[in-house]
Amino acid sequence: MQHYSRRTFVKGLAMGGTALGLGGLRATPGYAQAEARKDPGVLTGTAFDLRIAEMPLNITGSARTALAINGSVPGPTLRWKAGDTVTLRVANDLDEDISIHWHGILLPARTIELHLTGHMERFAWSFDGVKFSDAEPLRLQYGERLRIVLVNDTMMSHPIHLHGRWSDLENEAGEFQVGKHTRDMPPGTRRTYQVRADALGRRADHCHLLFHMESGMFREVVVAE
Ligand SMILES: [Cu+2]
Repeated sequence: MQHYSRRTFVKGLAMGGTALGLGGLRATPGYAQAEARKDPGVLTGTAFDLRIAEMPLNITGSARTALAINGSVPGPTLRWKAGDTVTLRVANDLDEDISIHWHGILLPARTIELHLTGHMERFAWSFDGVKFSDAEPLRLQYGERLRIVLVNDTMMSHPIHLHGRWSDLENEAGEFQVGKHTRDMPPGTRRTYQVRADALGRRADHCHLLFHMESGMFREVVVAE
């Protein structure tokens, strides 16, 4: 019979340099016991489904409840190559919130949603109903990675051009599709992309139909430390 301290257990969760410190770990001492856990295995590829749920665990002869990932404690090891873009889909089957700490991985830490707005007859164009001359800049933290959601509320297409950095366009599952500088936004569409604020300074984010830009569909983006 092999016993694991909580510290050893948490180290085990982070195997493979990938995941996982579970914020929701129950503070049960002497957590896992070798004979009670399934072999978590190794997952490879670029898309991973992880499900977090409670699981009965025999700890030194007494029945306890553990938080398992894909039905095992510790969870599986995720393997990928340096530079890969991967998709992690995490489902929480618990009845409470949890948090997961992904060591060493760049994830979008926040989301900015921008609506493309305007009026065909007045020919007035803007983001979020506020034209450039009345708008505050979008402020990004140097080095941060974030997700931007564009929603086209208008009846026209708008090619939105964010200067100075790549926009990593995603599909509906959040999977990387292609790096772009300008995203075409047909009427009624919602598109998301990730951006890394890796260049300091002031840039423009605007519709590339220049008469739309000049009427107000333009934002200053400031990246600062
Ligand atoms: Cu436009």
